[in-house]
Amino acid sequence: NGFTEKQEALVKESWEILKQDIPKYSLHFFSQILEIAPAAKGLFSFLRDSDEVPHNNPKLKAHAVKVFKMTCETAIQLREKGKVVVADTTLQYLGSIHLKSGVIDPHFEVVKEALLRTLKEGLGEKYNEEVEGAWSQAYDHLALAIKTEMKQED
Ligand code: HEM
Ligand code: ISQ
Repeated sequence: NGFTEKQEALVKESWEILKQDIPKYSLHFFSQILEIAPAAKGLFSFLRDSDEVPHNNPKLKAHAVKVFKMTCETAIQLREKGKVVVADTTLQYLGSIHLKSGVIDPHFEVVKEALLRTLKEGLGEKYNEEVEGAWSQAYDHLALAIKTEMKQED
């Protein structure tokens, strides 16, 4: 609802920029999550037993990329269909993974803030309120879909 062509373009363009240095931005994304909510560390299986954020963890990279890509995908759908359609199986899978990991609703705000900070870091001067608004809107829709699924599971 109300996602413009401009917003979709902004999301796509900024992902194209961050995509050029996945190791850097996935690490930044993750570090921001832990800076905002240190206790969230215990939720992630690949972190639980390490003292610091692992610098070259394939799982961390792959997951971080998925969060960005899915948010991007959501932006495209919002523009094309005016709503978010995540494949049922994907949504069920994400719902159960997050529920099992002990993720709760307020964590979604933490990840959102970390995502925005990472965009800001990556885009530099190209980061502005419009970019922030477009990513926020797309993320909120995606987060709501996952949170709703998590509630249907318990
Ligand atoms: C796992 C996406 C929000 C914590 C994952 C995976 C994806 C993903 C794709 C990997 C699933 C797999 O293949 O194993 C997303 C998206 C989110 C979101 C798109 C929001 C729109 C959150 C939030 C938290 C969180 C708010 C809480 C801080 C986790 C944890 C795992 C996980 C703990 C399991 C990692 C592991 O131990 O292997 N998420 N996530 N996620 N996510 Fe999220
Ligand atoms: C899983 N879910 C949400 C955010 C993430 C960031 C980095 C790695 C994995 C993630």
